[in-house]
Formats: sequence, structure tokens, C-alpha cells
Amino acid sequence: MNTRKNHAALLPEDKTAFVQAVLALKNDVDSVLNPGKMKRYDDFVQIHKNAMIGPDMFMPMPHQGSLFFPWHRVFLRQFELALQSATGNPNIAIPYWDWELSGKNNPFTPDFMGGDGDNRVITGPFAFAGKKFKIRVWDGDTGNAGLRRDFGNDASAHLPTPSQVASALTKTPYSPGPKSWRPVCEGALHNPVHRWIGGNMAEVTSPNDPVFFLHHCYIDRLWENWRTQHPTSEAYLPAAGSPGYDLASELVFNKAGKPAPWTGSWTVQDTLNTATLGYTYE
Ligand SMILES: [Cu+2]
Repeated sequence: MNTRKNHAALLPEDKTAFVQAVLALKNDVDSVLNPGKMKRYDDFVQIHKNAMIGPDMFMPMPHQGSLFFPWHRVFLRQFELALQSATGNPNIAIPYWDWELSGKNNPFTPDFMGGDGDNRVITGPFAFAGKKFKIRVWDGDTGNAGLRRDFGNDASAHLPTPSQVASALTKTPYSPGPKSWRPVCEGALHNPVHRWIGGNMAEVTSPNDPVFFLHHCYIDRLWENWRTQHPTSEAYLPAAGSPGYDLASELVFNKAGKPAPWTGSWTVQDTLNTATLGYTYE
């Protein structure tokens, strides 16, 4: 069982191990989707892109709908398992970032996620000059080979405050309707963080930035928190009668006829218990 923690609670050696695992997946493990042309890390970027645009786009869409939480839960767990197999370390777990920037809560440090960008990120382990973090999947044509960030440049973006998070957690039911949990969490908490970080994070190829996984880890944890806070609400809706979207529906990670990124399959129901998937939150 893996335990996911706030990155601020990690020991320096745990941060280093996580960064080294990301770099191993980025440089040392061949791609399954496009072997010889990409690396395994890039497969996760490609899958997320295929979930939104392009000739390999698959349906149903795991954004702006109920599947948002279950689909990303499997996506993150597969990334976590890939980090473990890239390093032979079964204790690697994705840390989460709660969108705080003060003191040790700031993940954008030279020993961890690196800092803001100046066309390209210039500090930390993913800086372009370090030659260890080459971008290989773009939204459109071949783009910038360096990781890009642009903190706070989008005037419509912000990092949600603890009170905004607490307010979102009061929303029920899971769905539907604009004031229910899923749309509020995805639209009012999750989306503005992508835009606030900017650069690659503001695009459909957002997993290009490793902070994607820390951000979505917190989103995943919030779904757990919400479920615990509302024991009489269904953890997921629609429960039935909506093929592709209800509890019995199998989550999709590749277009029919295209290679699957990994073995195994999960229904929405299979994602409701994190321990069954092999992890818990501290
Ligand atoms: Cu996201």
C-alpha cells in the first residue's frame, strides 16, 4: 500500500527520489504508444491529449463530466506504478500540492519542481538547460522543446484559497448541475490552477509539467475528503442507466484499434476505493 503525502511533509531524500523517478521515466524507459520515438513519461502526455483532441481522440470524454474524478484516478495510479517500475522502488508515491505557496508549502523550489518560466523553465531538475526534460508531445505541431510556465499571467486564473476549497467541499450531490460537487471542483478549483501555472499546464498536453501530477493528486484527495464528509451522498453519479458514464462503465484510455497504454481495465465502480487500487492518503 502506498501512502500519498503533502509534498511539504516529504523528507529531502523523498523529494529527491520522486524527482529521480520522474527523470527515469522521462529518459530511461521506452514508450509503449510510440516506441523509439518517445519515452514512457510522454505516453501519459499523449493519453491526456487523446482524451481531449486529435485524430486519436477517444470517447467518452473524461473532462467536464462525471468521469473526471475516476478517469484521472486511474491515470495517476498508472503514473505512480510506472514511476515505481522505472526505479525498482515500490515506495514511490505521488505527493500532493494544496495550492499554497508560502514557505515549505511552495513546490516550485530548485530541489523539487523548479521555478517559473522565462519562455522555458530555467531552474530546478526540469530546466531546459539541464537536458533531462525534453518535451516531445505538443497540442499541435512541434513546439518548444523546453518545459514552459508562466505563473499568474492569465488574469482569469488564481490559486484557490483554503476557504474556497472548504466551500467547494460542502457542495452536494456529486452531480449533475452547476452547483454540485464535480462541476464546482473541476471548474472552480481545478481549472484555474492549470491556467495560473500557465505554459504547458494551460494546454491539453498539461501532463508535460510534472506539477500536473501533484495538482491532480490534490484533486483526487479532495474527492476522498468529499466522500468522507458526505457519507449519505453517492460517491459517484450517475449510478446506472447512462452507458459509458455510470458506475458499470469501463474507463477508456485509448481509441478503439489503437494500442492500450497499459494492461488491465477498470469500471467507474472499481475506482471508488483507493485502497483497492493500492494507495491511501496520509
Ligand atoms: Cu487537470
